Amino acid sequence: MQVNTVTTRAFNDQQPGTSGLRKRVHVFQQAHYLENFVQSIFDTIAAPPGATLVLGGDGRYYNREAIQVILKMAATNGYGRVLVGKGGILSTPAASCVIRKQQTYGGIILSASHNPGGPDGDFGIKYNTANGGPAPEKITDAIFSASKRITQYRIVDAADIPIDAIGDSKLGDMTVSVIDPVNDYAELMESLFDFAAIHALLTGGITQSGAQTSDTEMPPLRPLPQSAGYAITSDLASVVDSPSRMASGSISNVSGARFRIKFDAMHAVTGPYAREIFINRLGAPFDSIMNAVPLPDFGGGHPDPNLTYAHELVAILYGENAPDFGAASDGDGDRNMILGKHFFVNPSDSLAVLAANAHLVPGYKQGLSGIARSMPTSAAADRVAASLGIPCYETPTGWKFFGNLMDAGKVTLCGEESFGTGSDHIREKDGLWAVLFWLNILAVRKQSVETIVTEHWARFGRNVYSRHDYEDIPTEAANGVIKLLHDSFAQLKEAQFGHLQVKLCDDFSYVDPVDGSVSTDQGIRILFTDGSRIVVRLSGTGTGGATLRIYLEAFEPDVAKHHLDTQQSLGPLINIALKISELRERTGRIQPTVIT
Ligand code: VG1
Ligand code: CO
Repeated sequence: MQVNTVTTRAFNDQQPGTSGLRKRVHVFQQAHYLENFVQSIFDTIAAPPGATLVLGGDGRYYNREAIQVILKMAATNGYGRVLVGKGGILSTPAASCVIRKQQTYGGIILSASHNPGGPDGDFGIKYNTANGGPAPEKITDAIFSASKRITQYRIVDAADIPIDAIGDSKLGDMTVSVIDPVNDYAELMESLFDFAAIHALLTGGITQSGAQTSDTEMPPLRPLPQSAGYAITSDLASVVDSPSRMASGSISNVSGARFRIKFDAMHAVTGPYAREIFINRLGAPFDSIMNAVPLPDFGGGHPDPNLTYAHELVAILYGENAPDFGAASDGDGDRNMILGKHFFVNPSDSLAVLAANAHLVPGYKQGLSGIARSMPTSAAADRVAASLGIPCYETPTGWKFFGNLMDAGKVTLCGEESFGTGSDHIREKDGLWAVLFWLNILAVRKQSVETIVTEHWARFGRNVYSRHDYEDIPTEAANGVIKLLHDSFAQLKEAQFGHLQVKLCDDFSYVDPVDGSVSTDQGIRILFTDGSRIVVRLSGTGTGGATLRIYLEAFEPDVAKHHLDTQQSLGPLINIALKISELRERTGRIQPTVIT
């Protein structure tokens, strides 16, 4: 086996963002581009000789080619063994699970998550450490530095390694073990949740109680916009948000009827996982899953489980004869969107509901040590933490900031407003885990999703919340908005807008309570004295232009107002955000691309 030492020149743009290095496929296809970054990872982490690595990805275009390159580089960088998901597939949570369970040195995950795939789409790569979590900033910064200094990389000259059948093969002295990508993960799920109860729920094995309201009593639904890829208009937002128009009460099946679910894998990595867990292990009918075959281009879709990009599922859950529960996951399987019949669960609320009901779930019934949420995520979870008498931590955006807290046993549940929820069972957010957590709660409480959420609001108050994304805007215009806000801090600190008085305004900084590391400039916050907030930050996962995210939150204690339309309730805050950022004037956009 011949080892080639290849002379290369550094690229200067290999800086990992919120979650790894993400670039257009054609950028990764440039000669030496992938190899440089992989060598920079290997040089930085300096694994001991003979170490084991996990390797897999979300199956997107270029996944298989990248796997071969990484295997051939690992073989000459001292690794003893690489565990590769069959076909090169491992969802992000499954990779985290395997790293932990098999106690490997770390893992490389190939994914650009929720970004579109295909030859003209995005590709990505990130390194996870031995705890199964995304490498912390000090490691990603060091990888970036190494990528700017690199002059050569090492790779063996060998035929491609077969990765489509389970078993071992040799690449020089290194063993390539092709593993079942689903098994370890499915077993972990079965250890956390009451599969028997969920099985009974999904197969009609239990009687649904108290179902008084039938579909026929519901007022007619407003039709959803039909065009693919539509932006959410306030019309849709109001459909999504008006519990008053939805079925109420308990699980609305007629007595004895089975509880119907629909899971949309969006032609991304969760298809095989969903089939094994929902169909094979939980007995759900085959039509409970859709778009379950992973495709390299995700079927041309945008594998981002939100109201805009998962419109096929949203239409089903808001349609006639809708299932009782709907969920979707993203490209690499770490995100989740939860829907009830004609009901959308805001991800910030979802975290709070899981926390408040965790005692009903076997894996969590012993109690939670604490909760963590990213700064832009609503404070709904904080209220649950307070009532449970446990701490709630506020971290910057990105799952890497939760790792230390979980490793130190300070938190059990973590969540982000961006459809990310997870726990210390692994060190990544976990889409199917969140779906199973919800199903476990539903199996125990025997109420509808809507009832569970509205009862939660009645008990804790409602953190009315929305995120507005302005995608793919010129970088200069986006930077201009951020600079303007920075320059306005002094005036804003004194400002009064109608009844809203600014209390604090800053760029969020975080000191990690475990290792003391400091992260600055994590998003502009404008906090008001009544607890409302506006947060503005730039996305760190996009690959074209810039994406500005505006996060809006107001607290509503009055139960009589909980059914009001979110966008209307947040209207005053939205207007302030648009005014102080000059967003419309500077970007020419009059509407967000996505509203959550
Ligand atoms: C986004 C989300 C963030 C999430 C990150 C990775 O980052 O806002 O909460 O952790 O994506 O998710 P940004 O920088 O674009 O706002 V995933 O599913 O791409 O691994
Ligand atoms: Co993802």
